[in-house]
Parts: sequence; C-alpha cells; structure tokens
Amino acid sequence: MSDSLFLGFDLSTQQLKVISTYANLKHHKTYKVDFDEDYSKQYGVKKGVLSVESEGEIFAPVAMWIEAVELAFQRMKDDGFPFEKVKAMSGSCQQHGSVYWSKDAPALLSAMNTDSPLVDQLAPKAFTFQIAPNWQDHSTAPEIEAFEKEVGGPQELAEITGSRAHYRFTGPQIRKMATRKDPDLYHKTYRISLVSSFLCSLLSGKIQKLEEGDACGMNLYDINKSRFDDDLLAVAAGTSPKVDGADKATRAKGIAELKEKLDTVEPIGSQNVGKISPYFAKKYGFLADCKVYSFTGDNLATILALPLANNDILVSMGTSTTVLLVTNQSVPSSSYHIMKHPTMPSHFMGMLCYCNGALARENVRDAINEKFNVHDKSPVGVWKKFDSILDESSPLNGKLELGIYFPKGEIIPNAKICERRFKYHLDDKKLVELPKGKKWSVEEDVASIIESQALSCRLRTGPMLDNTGAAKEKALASLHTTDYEKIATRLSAHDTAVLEKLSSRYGDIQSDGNFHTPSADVAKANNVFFVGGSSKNLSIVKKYCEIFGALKGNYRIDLSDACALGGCYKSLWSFLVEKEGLAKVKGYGEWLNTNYNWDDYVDPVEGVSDRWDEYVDGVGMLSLAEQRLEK
Ligand code: XUL
Repeated sequence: MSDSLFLGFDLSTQQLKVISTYANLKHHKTYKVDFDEDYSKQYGVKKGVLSVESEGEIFAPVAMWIEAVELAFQRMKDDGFPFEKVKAMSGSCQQHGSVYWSKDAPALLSAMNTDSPLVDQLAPKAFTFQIAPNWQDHSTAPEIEAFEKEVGGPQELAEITGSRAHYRFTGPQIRKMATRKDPDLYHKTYRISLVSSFLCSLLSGKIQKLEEGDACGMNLYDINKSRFDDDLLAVAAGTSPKVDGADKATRAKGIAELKEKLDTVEPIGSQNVGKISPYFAKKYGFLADCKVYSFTGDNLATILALPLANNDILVSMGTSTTVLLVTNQSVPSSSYHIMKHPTMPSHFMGMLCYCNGALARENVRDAINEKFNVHDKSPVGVWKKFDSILDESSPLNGKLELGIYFPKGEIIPNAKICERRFKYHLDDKKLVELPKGKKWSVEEDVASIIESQALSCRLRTGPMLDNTGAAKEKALASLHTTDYEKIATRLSAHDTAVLEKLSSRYGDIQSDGNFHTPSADVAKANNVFFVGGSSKNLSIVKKYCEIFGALKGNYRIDLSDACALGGCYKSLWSFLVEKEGLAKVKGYGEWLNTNYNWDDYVDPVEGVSDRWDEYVDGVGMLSLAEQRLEK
C-alpha cells in the first residue's frame, strides 16, 4: 500500500481541483483547472458561472465541467502522474446544483471511446437542459413560497428536510424547471443528478444515485425517515393539490415521474459505487479495478477533511461566517441546515451560514485606525490597534453592553441592515437600547463586534450540542422551558445556577423563534477549529475561544484544500473498510483521528482564558436584542 494513491476531486464554482494522497494521508500532488482562466472565452463564464441578472438566474454550462475533467487529467498526464497507482477516488462538489440527463445518457456514458474528446460524445445529447443551476441563483422566489406553503411554514419544512426553503435548494430549482422554465424538457429528462452525483457518474461511466448527505440539500429528502417526502416531490413536480390545485391522479403521476428521475439515494457508508470508466482507464492509464466511492457536497466533504467528532465545531471566518458541527442529534431550525453526515451513520452535520463576517469587523477596525491615526495597511499592522484594544477589553465592556452590526442584511437572525447598541440595566432588569444614531465610543465597538458575532454562534450551536443532553431534551420540548425542576435535576449545581441567572434576568432564552431547552444554554463544544481569513488574527480567535469555552481544545487549521482532501480521505477509508472490514479499520471519525497528520495542518491555540461564565449575560442579552431587530 505504501505507494498507492487516493484521489479527491473538488468541483467548486470557480475551479476543478484534483488532489492525490498516499495511504498514510500525506499529500502527494495537486492539480487545478480554473474556469475563468481556461474557459471564459469559450463559455463566457465569469467567476465560473453565467447569469441572467434580470431574472436572478445563475448557472454553469455542464459541457465546461466535462472539458475541465479532461483538462485536469491531461495536466496530470503531462506531469507524468502515475495513474496506475490510484486505488480509489471520491470527491466533493458545490451543493444544490442539478444536472438533467437525457434518456440517451446511459448508453452514451457506457460507450465513451477514446477516439474523440469526451465533451463531443456527451454534450449536448446526454442532457436535456445544458446548464446546471448554481447555488448563488436566486430566481426561485415563487417556488420557495410553494414549498413552505405545502407543509405549513419554514420551521415545519426544516423539521422534515433539515432546512427551510432556500432559492438555491434543488427542490425549488426543479420546480422552476418543471413548471416555468421548460416543462417539456423536464418531462424528457431521464435522471436528475446533483453536481456530486454528476461528477461521480462521469468518472464511473454510469448514472449514479444521489449521495444521501448531499441529498439533504434539496428540500425534498425526509432526514428522519430517510426517503423522499411525497408531498414535497409533488410540489417540485408542480402537481401539488394544495399549491397547484392538482387532483389526486395528477399528484400521483407527478410524484411517480419525479421519483424515477431522482431514483433512490446511495445510503451513507463505505460501499463502492463502481469502478473508473474504461474510457479514463484506457486514455490515462488507471487500472481497470480503480474504485469509485460516492461523491458528496463540499461542506460535507470539509468535515471529512478534519478529525471532527461528535460535538466538535468548525468556524470558518471569511467574508461571511460559516459554522459546521458534528452532532448525533438532529435538532432542526429554520435558521440553519441539518444534513446527514456523509460517513458516520446516525450522525448529522449542522451548518450555520451567516451573511455578515469580515466586513463588519473591518468597518470597526477602520474607524479605530482613523481615530488613532494608524496608517499601517500591512496585514498585521492594520489590525494592531484593534487587537490591543480587544486584548485589554473586559467581557461586555464590563458594563453589560452589546452591539449588533449587520452592514449586510443577515440570514441568522433574519434581519435588515442595521447597527444597534444595547445595555442591560441590572437594577430594573431591562435591556435598553441607545437611541437611534447615538453611539458609544468606537473602542467599545471593538469588543462588542467580536463578542456579538461569537455569542451568536454560541447561542445557536448550543441546541445542537449534546454533551449536556441539550439535544436529547428535544424530546422534553413540550415542557415549558422554565420548568427547570423537572429537567434540570441532571445538571450540575453550577449549570443550574447559570440557568437561573439567565431565566431571572432574560426570561426564556430563544433564537430565531425557537425556545431553547435549558441544557442548550450550558452546552459546550468539545473542540473548536478555526479556519478562513480572520482565523489568522490570534486576538479575534482567542476572544471566540473565551466565549465558546470548548471542553477539550481550540485549534487553528489550514483548510485551503479541505474539500478535495475530504474526497481523498473518504476514498481511502472506504477502500480500507471494503478490504479489511469495519471492525479492523474502525468508523470514519475514529480512523481519521488516529491517522490524521495533525502537525501538517493544525496549530493549537494556546493561552486561552476561561471566561465562558462571564459571557452568560451576553447570551441572554443577544437573545433579547435580536427579538427587537427589523426583519
Ligand atoms: C451551501 C452552499 C455553498 C455551496 C458552495 O449550502 O450553497 O456553500 O455548497 O459550493
């Protein structure tokens, strides 16, 4: 096995990346095709996509992706890549996008021959629609309304599918194709793939089923019953009695037709879905028995690239903030996403996608630099003053102050652009807002911007974490949340005191319209990992650590290749499990934890003070303040 290689693909919006690793998980090679660099002339793409701005449509040409796969392999061949050493492959793709295969596709895929380029053999004949909607598309406003109407609202849809309706989710996109875009082409469609199953199909030369984790990004899949939901299929097909006024027979026909097109899903596991297609074996030199394992969505693949176990959190601090966490309990909310974990059966990935992140932090930083005449624009220098103020700040500025800074409209919580500042008055137990337009000193904004961003993550991850039983209490959710005597008997004296303080000062804690069960607000993650641009700033990261109070550790991590690496690791683990059995190899989490090259990627955050308790008021204040924001 020592020179065996495992391939991971990452088909994202702007590029296709292929990474190879050895069986010890060490990196071997990376190859890239950049869609703008390589195809902007031919396909007219900008940042990898085409758009019709007036309609809010954003999509990618499927033919370009096929060409990109060939180009990546050609670059590998030119580099002398040892294709014959590749034992297995898997990969990661942008989520939610859909590819529409024609009835000719199976024959065309199995007959691919090396005499002519792949793209000429498949496009346009193998597809009905020649484009795949992209996750940035926002053309489906009527469709998302239809999905939520069908089941009674956003929270109800989240309870079934793990998410409320979103423009980009595949179900609404399919409904648009079937009812508005081109019903005829929809009916002619033989199969619908997600981008992940499309790429997997292309490489294995046969149409593959949808991978179960990625299928949770469709607003169609019942995450608890592990099957497509008939009522939602009827909406996607445009044949819902409630939404479309269809009769029973039409509903049944619409559901049956879409079920055919989607097929059943490929369940979470380590089973291979086939071998590399003879086309690629012959043209590039893969061995015929090189195994293909199901591909998944990019966010799901990201958690595969890290030794993230149950109750671990990953915070991605970029232009926007994304939080991913692993949990063994599904606690759905209309403000975030729950998807099935792609390799750990009975585990889930929670995903919070905030709009605001770096820009809000930079606005405060710029105001500070202006006030103190700082002109150093270097990456470190530009943050120096901000960091020194943050390092010396007291929690909530030592006077129960908290601001909310949304220079962009926010999804979590659902709120318009705003800047609001609040102070909690202990004497009369009231949260009082500074009059509109009135500010406290910009130095006070420094701690407040970082604290309110981190507290928002703490407030919303609590209900999904399980080490205090928070998620299990969902079963007890019918009890009123202040009914502490019944629920809180299991909690430590310390946690009970915390909850009593929260309750007496702030009432019932809630986020996004959902009341928390008591343990949610005393839950802590085991490990927290930080990635993305702002994770380079140690002062900001440390403040997040103080607020999260992780039980085991805090780490900064280099994740630039995570999606593709997730594919490499998944293919390696699956290959080993098929060869040696699960009992020997162990489940994905345990296997990765044992074999992960911590030193290559991970930098522990040292010297974090434990200030979790000092931020209990922050949780209460944020819960109250958010209820006052304009939607
Ligand atoms: C997640 C989402 C994006 C894409 C990016 O819901 O839409 O993260 O997966 O490729």
